Amino acid sequence: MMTASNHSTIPELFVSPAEAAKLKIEAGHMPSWDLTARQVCDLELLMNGGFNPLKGFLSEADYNGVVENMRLTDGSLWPMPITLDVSEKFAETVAPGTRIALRDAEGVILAVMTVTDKWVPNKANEAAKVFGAGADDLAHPAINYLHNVAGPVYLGGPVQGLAAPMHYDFKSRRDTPNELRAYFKKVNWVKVVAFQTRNPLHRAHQELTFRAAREAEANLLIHPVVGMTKPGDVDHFTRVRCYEAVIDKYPASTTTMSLLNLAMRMAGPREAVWHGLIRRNHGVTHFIVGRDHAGPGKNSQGKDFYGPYDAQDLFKQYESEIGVKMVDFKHMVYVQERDQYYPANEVPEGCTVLDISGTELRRRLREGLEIPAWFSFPEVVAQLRKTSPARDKQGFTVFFTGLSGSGKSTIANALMVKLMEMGGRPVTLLDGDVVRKHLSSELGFSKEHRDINIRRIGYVASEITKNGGIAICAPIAPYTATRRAVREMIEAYGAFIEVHVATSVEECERRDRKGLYKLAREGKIKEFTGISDPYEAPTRAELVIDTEGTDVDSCAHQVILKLESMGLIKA
Ligand code: PPS
Repeated sequence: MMTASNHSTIPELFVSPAEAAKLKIEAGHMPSWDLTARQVCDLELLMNGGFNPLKGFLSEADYNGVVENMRLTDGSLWPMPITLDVSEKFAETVAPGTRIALRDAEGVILAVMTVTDKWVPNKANEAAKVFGAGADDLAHPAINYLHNVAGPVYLGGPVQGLAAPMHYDFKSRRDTPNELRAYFKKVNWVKVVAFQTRNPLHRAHQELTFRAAREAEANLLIHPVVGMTKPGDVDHFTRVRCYEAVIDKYPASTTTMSLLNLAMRMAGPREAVWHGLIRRNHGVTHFIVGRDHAGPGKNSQGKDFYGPYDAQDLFKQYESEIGVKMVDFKHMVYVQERDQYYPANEVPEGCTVLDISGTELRRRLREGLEIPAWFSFPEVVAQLRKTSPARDKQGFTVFFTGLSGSGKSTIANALMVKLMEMGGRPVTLLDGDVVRKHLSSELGFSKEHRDINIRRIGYVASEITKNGGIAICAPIAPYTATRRAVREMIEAYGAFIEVHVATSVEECERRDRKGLYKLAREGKIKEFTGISDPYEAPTRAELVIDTEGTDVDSCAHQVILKLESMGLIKA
């Protein structure tokens, strides 16, 4: 189904301002569903026409059609289930005919949905049909989402839009489908080729998009996704700053950029078709599809989920129905002798091809190594360096664990002073006793309370690490699982160095610097670690320190050497 022109408008689901004001009052009495981050993205594109012809979250019949053969019940092509997944508890409060208020994270009512359908989906079937081979492989982000994040019940029904979700960032770079169509009309762009991306643009991308536009004799729309992409991707704030640097490299009157608040599913072939339909709605006439378009990465066996040309093949098959022409994504490579980019299959004979893989780029960023100008624009590299500083400029956490009286606090203090002497990063010490005074004063020493205490320390340390500081923690932290949870929290932002201060309980008791072991033996202190409460010694600590016969200064120096060997500090 081809739209008349890319300059006409497409239907939106917003009601008039007067109707919205009325509905908002009525919505105060309706059951309220707090939308997940992904549902907010989906709702925005439903309401603004990005998901045209959908009129709301899919009904059960439409869902079955989409899952089984990529079609709605009216026959229209639609490859991706757009469903409102909810909890069982919420589902019990609604029945067909119920109107529900859909709210964002701040509680703002964005839309009202009239529920027509409520059902428990067969998620295994959805995974197999929509995401293909390896349907139970949780390495696929969308399969993991489906099984572990999405609610067990789906609700379907038409949506009445009250307000678009609020965005505070890059406002002037965000456009609804109709805003983009109006822009194309204003500048008289009849042919527009769109480039979809979730990665920073380097020179190869700039060359390929420029070439694609020239070959299609079309103008170029850089249309990056800023909703939800693959976990672990460069954050959209950094990427948009990178795109803004690259956009100036194109001839000004031929290229524009707009941000798309889409929640990707990484569904390869089906996703490519979906992206095509979304672009058609945005007034685009051509779309660049590459090998492994929207690929989810490797499966748990280290193999690709989809074949290299699956996305292009499926797109080609439905091209006329999508209403957008596919433009082949040429793999561009740098040819050293010519100081120029060429499509990989057109490299002049005998010439040297240079390339830097994604993994190599990340390594160079991490280690502060050179990234050549033939690979990326200096402005882009500068932006990436700001968010991925070299290891010796990143935040990290040193997490001491060990029995009471093992020497954790003393070594932690010495380490703090040594790091402060070196300078460069702010250092915070979260000592067990100090934390219990300020952060966890209401907690005791039951397993539950100890876990809460450690998670609080982990949270504070993760914030410090995120912001480029050094956190030194020194609690007993007796439980392996809790220490692992803290490790995960921190490793999202920087290094986590677990240091086991392995002083034996006999030695700690012999020293008994606070007189607590004596009280514990007498039964005057209950649940005392090592005496009447467990201590699970770490098995994979980065460093084990034996304090018996070693002075404090040497112990702290061992940590410094470890940090140096990890590249976190420079000698
Ligand atoms: S935990 O398990 O990590 O939450 O413990 P932590 O926050 O590090 O607190 C340990 C300090 O509290 C004192 N104390 C006890 N420790 C262990 N068990 C019991 N029952 C207990 N009661 C009080 C003790 O002084 C610990 O300090 P450190 O510095 O470890 O000697």
